[in-house]
Amino acid sequence: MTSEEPATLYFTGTAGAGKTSAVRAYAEWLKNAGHDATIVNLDPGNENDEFEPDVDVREWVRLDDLMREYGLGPNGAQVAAADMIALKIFEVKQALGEFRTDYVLVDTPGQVELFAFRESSKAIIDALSGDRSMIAFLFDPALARQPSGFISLLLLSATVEFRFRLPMAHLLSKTDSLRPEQLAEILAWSEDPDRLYERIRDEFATPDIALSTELFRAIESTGPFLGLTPVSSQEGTGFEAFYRSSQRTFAGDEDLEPSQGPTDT
Ligand SMILES: Nc1nc2c(ncn2[C@@H]2O[C@H](COP(=O)(O)OP(=O)(O)OP(=O)(O)O)[C@@H](O)[C@H]2O)c(=O)[nH]1
Ligand SMILES: [Mg+2]
Repeated sequence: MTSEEPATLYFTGTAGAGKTSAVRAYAEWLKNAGHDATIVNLDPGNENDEFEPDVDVREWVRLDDLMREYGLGPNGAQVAAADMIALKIFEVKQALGEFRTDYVLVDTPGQVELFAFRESSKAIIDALSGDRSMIAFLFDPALARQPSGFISLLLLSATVEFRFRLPMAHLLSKTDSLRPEQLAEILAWSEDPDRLYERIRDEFATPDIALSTELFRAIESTGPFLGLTPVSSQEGTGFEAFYRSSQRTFAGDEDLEPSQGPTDT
């Protein structure tokens, strides 16, 4: 597959959802499965010492430098950083072009709303994306295990998808931190809107449930129940299923390239 343009996957999600860990774990999984993966860090504030991206936006723009030089807070600095990265994006793209690779895995900034709502972020994604690009949106169990949190994540992911206009996969991260019955319940919500609807009514047993109910019905009718792929970066599980679903997305519903790697759950 190295002869053609690489597939690009952007990992997004709320702060601390496990984006950086998922990029590292999926790169590892791809390598074990015989594929080449190149990691791009688009987070100018990334401070994970164990993270060693192949192309790192911090070579051009660093959040701590912006905060110090311009007296900005972390959010203001993220906003300024997105604009500065957009100005440097062709240099980033050139650095990436030096790698011959099957997959480009892109780690994105923690503050997803700051990232998703900037025009410059859209310009960055447009510049880096080839014909086969998609977003992996991570559902953090800390939020996803309450019905209201699950719905909030569906809405947020729909917003990100709407902004970037790329196909999207939903991943439930850190599944090792969930009890089996919690995991089963969250997965059931992702497959059956009525199960979720019942639980919303339990969670909002007050006369004020109208808003959540209406929101729920709106989400249901737009059809973002894409299914949720459970993964654990800590245990390295779930990536086989994610690989297969991303292949279907890239190939237009066809699994062109069965994995040669180890299977997992
Ligand atoms: N139990 C468990 N913890 C995880 C897993 N993945 C990530 N974490 C933990 O979740 C926290 C956040 O992980 P990161 O990978 O830094 O998340 P992030 O989304 O990149 O965070 P920001 O970039 O700061 O928004 C860390 O403490 C990780 O150790 C996992 O699969 N299982
Ligand atoms: Mg991160």
